[in-house]
Amino acid sequence: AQAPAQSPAVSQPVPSPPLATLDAHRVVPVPANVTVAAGEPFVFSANTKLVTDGPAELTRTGEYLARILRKSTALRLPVSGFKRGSPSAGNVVLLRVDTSAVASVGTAPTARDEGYTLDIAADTIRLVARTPAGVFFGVATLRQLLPWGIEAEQSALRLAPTVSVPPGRIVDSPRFAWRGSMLDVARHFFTVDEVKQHIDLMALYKFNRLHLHLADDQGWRIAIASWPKLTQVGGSSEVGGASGGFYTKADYAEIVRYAAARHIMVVPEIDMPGHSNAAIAAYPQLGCSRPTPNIYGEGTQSAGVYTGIRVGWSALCPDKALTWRFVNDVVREIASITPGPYFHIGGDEVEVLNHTQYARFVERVQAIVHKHGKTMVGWEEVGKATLRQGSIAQLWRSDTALLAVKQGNQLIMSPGPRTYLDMKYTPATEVGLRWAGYIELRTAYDWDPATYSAGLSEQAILGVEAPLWSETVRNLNSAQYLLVPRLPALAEVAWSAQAARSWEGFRTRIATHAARWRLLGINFYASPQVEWA
Ligand code: TNX
Repeated sequence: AQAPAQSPAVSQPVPSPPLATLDAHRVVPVPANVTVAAGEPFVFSANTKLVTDGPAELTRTGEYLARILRKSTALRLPVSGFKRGSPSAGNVVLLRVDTSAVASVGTAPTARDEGYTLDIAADTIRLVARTPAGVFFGVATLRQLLPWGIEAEQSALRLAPTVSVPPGRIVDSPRFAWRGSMLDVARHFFTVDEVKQHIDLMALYKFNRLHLHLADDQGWRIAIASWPKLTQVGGSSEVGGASGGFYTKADYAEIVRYAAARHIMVVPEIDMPGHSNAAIAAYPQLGCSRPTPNIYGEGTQSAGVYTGIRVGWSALCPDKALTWRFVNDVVREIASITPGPYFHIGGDEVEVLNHTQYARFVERVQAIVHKHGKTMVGWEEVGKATLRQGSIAQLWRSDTALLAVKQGNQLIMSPGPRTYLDMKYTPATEVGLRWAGYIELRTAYDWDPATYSAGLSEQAILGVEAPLWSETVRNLNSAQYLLVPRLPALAEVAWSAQAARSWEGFRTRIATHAARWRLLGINFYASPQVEWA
């Protein structure tokens, strides 16, 4: 059942027709507002220029679009900054930041900033946004308006596709500010190159947060200069006992840079006080001397690090000065290489501390995170502690998350039965777990974050995130099989207004994306709920 949907002989050119009219678009997530105009389409030609008008980083977005098109076509697409007298019409794609632009259909405070307006006419495509991020998300839309053949490597196409876009206007902005994907690189390690491939997938669907679960019982994946054994010992294995791995600070910086170029912010997570066995294996004094539960039958100890998949049994010792020196050093070092404002402390599934010990631990870590200039994010259990204004809780299992809402804090919505992409699609799915249920495509798509639990409201929700826990996920191919098409479905849950989307609309639009995934070498599950094109 996990047979990858392989591309039919890529050497056979398959027609990839341009879109006939704008309202026949197949864009995911569905844009807020699409208007068809009369007239001729915009046709990319040997003369087409990309002109940017705004901050220097727009050049990067221009080059990003040009690179995609140059790969599959003979187009040159020079990218230049706007100067007085430079063409703003005449086969030009103009990318422009205008802080007074009104691309405001969303309600969240940042929705205006991430929105864009795309105007397509025969001679010019004008993409205008209030911020460079908005321009980037507009480019993601433009990419999907182009025939899917543009995703090919040139060698795979005998004939270049006709690259054209029908006339009209799209005004769009996101429903939620936080549109996240989480990769668990602790249970199974993913290389920098694999993480980059994942970031490319996120960029196709307008995600803006990459949450990296960097430490758990089975592995510590980020170098900490002041505690070198964390990676030397804690990074040396993974679930099942293979050799694991870790990111150097330069690796991490490279991931941050690659993500930032796609307007995706990295959110690092060090899970504590529980899920901490890899750190304790490296520095046994970090644990209390409590008897080790009899769990090793389910996974061997390799280099001292647990390789099974039981949860809840490990904890940093809350009362030792050493623990707090450790927490402070780890938060300080990671905060200093993380440009984004968030630090995720985990905080989930601690079965070996009592309520008071747990709440005190979270409050103390929260103060340390704040001292190092970051905002704390934690799994829903952190709602049991007294939260600072602005700290964020991530709902995954229960109404415990509402304890955070009652304190006036916002939630990231990651309910297991809808968003846990490590769950199997059906009983026949080979990879994956099933404790939160089977999640077929429609189950991932067809829900409203604002009404998921009584006691929630639109304002209480910062956004939506899809975690991929990797106990059973050994490589990127398996990860993609679980992610696609559910990750695009959750992109639409996070971006598109509830009233603007429907399962029927989504299943029709997503059907055409399979051709892109094949050309991009992305493995996916061909859900029977979709009539794949
Ligand atoms: C629960 S979700 C966990 C993870 C597991 C996951 C498997 C959460 C905060 N904790 O430790 O990997 O289930 O689905």
